[in-house]
Amino acid sequence: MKPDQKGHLHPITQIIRAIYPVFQELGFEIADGPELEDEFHNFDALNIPKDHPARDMQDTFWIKQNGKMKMNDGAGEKNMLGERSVLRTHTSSVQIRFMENNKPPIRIVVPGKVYRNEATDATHEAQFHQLEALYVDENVTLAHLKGVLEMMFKHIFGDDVVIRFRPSFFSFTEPSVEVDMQWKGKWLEMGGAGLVHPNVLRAAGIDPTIYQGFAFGFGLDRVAMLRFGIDDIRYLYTGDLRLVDQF
Ligand code: YSA
Repeated sequence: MKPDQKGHLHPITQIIRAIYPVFQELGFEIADGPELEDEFHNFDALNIPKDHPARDMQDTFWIKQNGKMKMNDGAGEKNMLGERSVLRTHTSSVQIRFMENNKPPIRIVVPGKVYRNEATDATHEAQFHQLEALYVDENVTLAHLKGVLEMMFKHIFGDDVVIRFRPSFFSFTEPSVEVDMQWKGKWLEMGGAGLVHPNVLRAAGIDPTIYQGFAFGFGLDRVAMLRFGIDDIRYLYTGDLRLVDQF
């Protein structure tokens, strides 16, 4: 690189950096977890039992592990001989990891890469980024969820942004909603959300008779595409500097 050439941050990095101050102001911290996950954290603890059709909602890359693997969750080296792992299909696995090791009140955001074994097109990639948020405390309601989501979307897309909740189903939330944003006269699906299911709190060692929580998970690529006017998600992953140099 010539001395006068400047580097550019990738659009996804720019979106993560733009969103975080909203959460920081509300007392949320950034949490992290492994991209190579075990079935328990990606599915079971999220109230998605084996053989439940909900597992098919997210096409999974299954990885057969042989030998030892070092997990970055502080648990040290783990013998993975013959165990099935997954490339995490969502950042929701980090909800469980964090709740296992921390007591409420919990306020975290988790930006990270996720993987799905699906055909790609202009709005779908086999690897993409999500932003997860989890808030667990006493007396948490859907009103808190909507307030935080509105703050986030207004911060990125301006004060006139309109979002709506649409009833949906996720095994790990009850009630569950899909979050849509109005964009150029159309409703676009941006993510899933809801109140944390009591079984999920229980699986992570938190008493659901005392604590409630809200959680949501968004596609960061879709946010970046709308914010920067990128019309094909695949451009984000070509590694072509002509893309990043524009932002
Ligand atoms: C729901 C409830 C919660 O309490 C917490 C999180 C969630 C979200 C859930 N874990 C989930 O992954 N839902 S999702 O499958 O609908 O994906 C969420 C968002 O990721 C989608 O709305 C979309 O914006 C994005 N997404 C999904 N598949 C994608 C994709 N983006 C790009 N390429 C794909 N293949």
